[in-house]
Amino acid sequence: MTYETILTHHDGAVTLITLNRPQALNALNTTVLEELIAAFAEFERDDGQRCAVLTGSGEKAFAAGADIKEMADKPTAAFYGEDFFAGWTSRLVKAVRKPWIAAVNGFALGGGCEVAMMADFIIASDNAQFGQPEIKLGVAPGMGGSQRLTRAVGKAKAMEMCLTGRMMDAAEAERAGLVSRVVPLAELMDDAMATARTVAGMPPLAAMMSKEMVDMAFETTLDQGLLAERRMFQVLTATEDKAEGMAAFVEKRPGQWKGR
Ligand code: CO8
Repeated sequence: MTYETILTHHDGAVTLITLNRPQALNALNTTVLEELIAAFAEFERDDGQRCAVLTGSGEKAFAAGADIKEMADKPTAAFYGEDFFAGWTSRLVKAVRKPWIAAVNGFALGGGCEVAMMADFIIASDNAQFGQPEIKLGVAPGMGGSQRLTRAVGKAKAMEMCLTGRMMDAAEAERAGLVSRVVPLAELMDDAMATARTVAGMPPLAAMMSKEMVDMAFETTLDQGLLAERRMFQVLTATEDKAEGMAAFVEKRPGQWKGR
């Protein structure tokens, strides 16, 4: 499928999705959201695709936020009536059960930071900058900045970022736990794609359940989470991939996964 604001590419079992509005620092508008939803739905449906990477085109930005020019004259009734941007959480976070990684190259601001945080984890380039500058526009984070950022980096940093608009550089983001790793910009895509290939090479049901369980840690009590984790583990023991994985270990060979 061809899109206007994003690019998609298959590299084996990895889907690479690139936000492609470099002239607007990959700002997220309604078309981007619709196209990302379609691209992620295609990724989710395709049994041959096991992990996705989302990045931004150019070397300057992953995404500099929601498109301010699109929002500037939009009436409140339309923001509320359309439930503006609700689709990010329902269609990109909840509907995508396969793992995906954000490869953040440069600015990830406002909605850009929020979309990166929707990924299962973030790999950042050394020039990455994260921020929630919405307050400078007279608004506040609307797609998870106050919630996911706080869970990721704690109250002090999240509050300071939301109240001052201060950006966090890649080194601080790694120290604070917002990103899993920082790599030189020139190596970002090779690293992110190699990591995605590693994830794609894992038994798919175990990968999906791992994702579900880690996400559940943010939604439930420790006792309920531990119980759910134990049940998921027990369910996985019924899969052919479990039999194969343990046999492969004993026989000192790589496992061949069937996803069942
Ligand atoms: N929206 C639209 N256009 C943008 C955006 C944006 N968010 N960011 C940059 N651009 C455009 C600029 O207008 C400029 O276009 P043009 O050349 O036509 O004027 C082009 O991209 C290049 O940008 P700059 O010239 O500004 O580049 P600089 O290197 O000087 O600065 C910055 C880079 C610091 C990233 C700067 O562009 C900037 O501050 N951008 C805005 C960042 C921002 O405020 N983001 C938050 C937006 S609000 C948001 O994300 C809310 C999400 C939640 C909505 C949920 C609703 C329920």
